[in-house]
Amino acid sequence: MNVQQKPKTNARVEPLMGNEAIARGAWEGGCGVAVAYPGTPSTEILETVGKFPAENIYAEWAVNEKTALDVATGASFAGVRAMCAMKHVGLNVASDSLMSQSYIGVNAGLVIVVADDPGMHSSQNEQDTRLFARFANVPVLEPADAQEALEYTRLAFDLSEKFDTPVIVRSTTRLSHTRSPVRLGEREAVEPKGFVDDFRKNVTLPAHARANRPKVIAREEIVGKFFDESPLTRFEEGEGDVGIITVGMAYSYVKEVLPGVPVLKLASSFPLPKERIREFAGRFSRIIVVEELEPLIEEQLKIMGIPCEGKAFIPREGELSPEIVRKGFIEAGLIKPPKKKKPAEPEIVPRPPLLCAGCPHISSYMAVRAIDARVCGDIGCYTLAAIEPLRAIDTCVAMGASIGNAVGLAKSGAEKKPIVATIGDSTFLHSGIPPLIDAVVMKANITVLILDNHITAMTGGQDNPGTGVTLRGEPTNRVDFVQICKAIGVNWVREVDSYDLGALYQAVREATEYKGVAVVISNRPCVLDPVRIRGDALEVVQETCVACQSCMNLGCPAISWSDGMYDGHHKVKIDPMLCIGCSLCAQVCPSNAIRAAKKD
Ligand SMILES: Cc1ncc(C[n+]2csc(CCOP(=O)(O)OP(=O)(O)O)c2C)c(N)n1
Repeated sequence: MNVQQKPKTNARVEPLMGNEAIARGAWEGGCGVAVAYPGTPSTEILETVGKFPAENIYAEWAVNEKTALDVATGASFAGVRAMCAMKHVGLNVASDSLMSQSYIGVNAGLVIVVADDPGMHSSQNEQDTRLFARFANVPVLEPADAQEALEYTRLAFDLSEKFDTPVIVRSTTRLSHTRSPVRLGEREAVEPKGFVDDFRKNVTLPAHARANRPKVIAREEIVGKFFDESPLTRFEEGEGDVGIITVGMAYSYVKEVLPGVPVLKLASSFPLPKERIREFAGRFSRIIVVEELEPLIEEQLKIMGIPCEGKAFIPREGELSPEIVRKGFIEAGLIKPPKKKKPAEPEIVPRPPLLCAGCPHISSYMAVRAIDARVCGDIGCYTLAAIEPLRAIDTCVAMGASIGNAVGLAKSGAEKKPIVATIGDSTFLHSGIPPLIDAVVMKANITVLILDNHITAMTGGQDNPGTGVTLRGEPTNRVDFVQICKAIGVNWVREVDSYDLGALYQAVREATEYKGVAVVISNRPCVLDPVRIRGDALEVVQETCVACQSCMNLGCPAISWSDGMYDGHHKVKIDPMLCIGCSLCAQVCPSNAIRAAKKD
């Protein structure tokens, strides 16, 4: 078993991001199938896997996270090591399969990599995946740096097979996106085991599940004992009578702030190495647990009857950092407060995120604003239409929620405005189809605006079943959104060019006047993907501009208020470096003051 990789003297060392190291760990661990749905901070894992030879490892962007886990599980059933990757909220989507898979276990190793986002750098909520691991009774490994990210991922396949369980590897934004030197190993040659025809194991009938339940609970103790005996659970001697128990990135912060403190570094916060913890706790008069987000270890210790502190000093919300851990240690009395106050850091001016110049989503929101609709938004680049100047979205909950929310608004009978759900192509395919079926069957009076920019733009431009290209760049079937809607039973479907403002306005107006479900597909490729689109720039004719600012309402970053005075008045101007010539501003200009820029 490949539990501790011995350092090899001639091993290759490369600077890798945590996500690249995870991909490398999967590769070295003999993973044969890797599947993901993109989501920051996890996306680069599959992008990296996609660079390994296709004959050794299959790589796929699945339509959503549950499908990703189901595909990986299928490969595990077939006896091939498999991994799926997602961001924390993705595990909510995949959790139905996870909960059952915990009972079934695995044939070949099944690893689920989940990247949490403490501090919500790019997420709609803050979740601690470790709680999911405990909920599902599956072990969770928590690397503290990119080297461990590689080794723990590799190890996760072994543990999965040894203990007949899916194994979660938990990363966080800081680990996923930080680059550090990583010692590489060789790929393990793992032969496919073949399908094991075991009806009791593979088919979750209630009788089989009841038989498996005690095994799932017993597994906790067994895996906990493994961590008791494993050198991955590491006691680092130090000075003083306060012992720190820590795990993952929090370990790195503890070592930076108090390098000489006695530490018990865990590899997993579920299940815990209880014997090692008891032994460690017995040596010190005070135990402090340092963990990021929820008090998972702290609570388990308290249940074990071990007095400890943790969240009294270390915040439960937000991302940790050496500064925050230092502050906690000062409050806990482990460090003396500094005599001199640190000079105040200069405040960074906030820069709100913007839709790109020429973004095809802009016109769709101009159109729904024009009819004063109640707009249920969804998750994607287009969520930015919720902020000034567009301010065109009234609700946004989670991926795929827009259509269901719109149905609820319609069925409440309390909403008087036309009701529109707006949803991107990737999000529609991820989880927008079932609620559209619901809307049709229930005859909801709503309009669905599918914002088809032919890409999953928000997460950096990954392919989806609407792009017609696979993760490895091979051409494949592109789903036909019109046909999907018709097959569901939508009788009013119209596809329009997102840059044709007149056609879009008319389609949205007619759709909202239609009684029943109407779908408008606003179709234009993203300006950034797959290649940066650049048309000829437009310019403002200063003499004709009446400074009405209609064009400014688009929120296009290429358009700004003129800094110079013209004719005693301010006017608008267009930055030719940013403008891609989409012509939306020219279409909204009431005085025809915007035209193609003169070429020198
Ligand atoms: C459950 C879940 N999985 C993944 C993500 C990450 N994510 C945010 S938006 C998005 C998809 C955006 O693509 P699309 O709907 O096509 O809109 P676009 O950004 O292209 O405008 C993804 C994958 C998430 N927020 N939630």
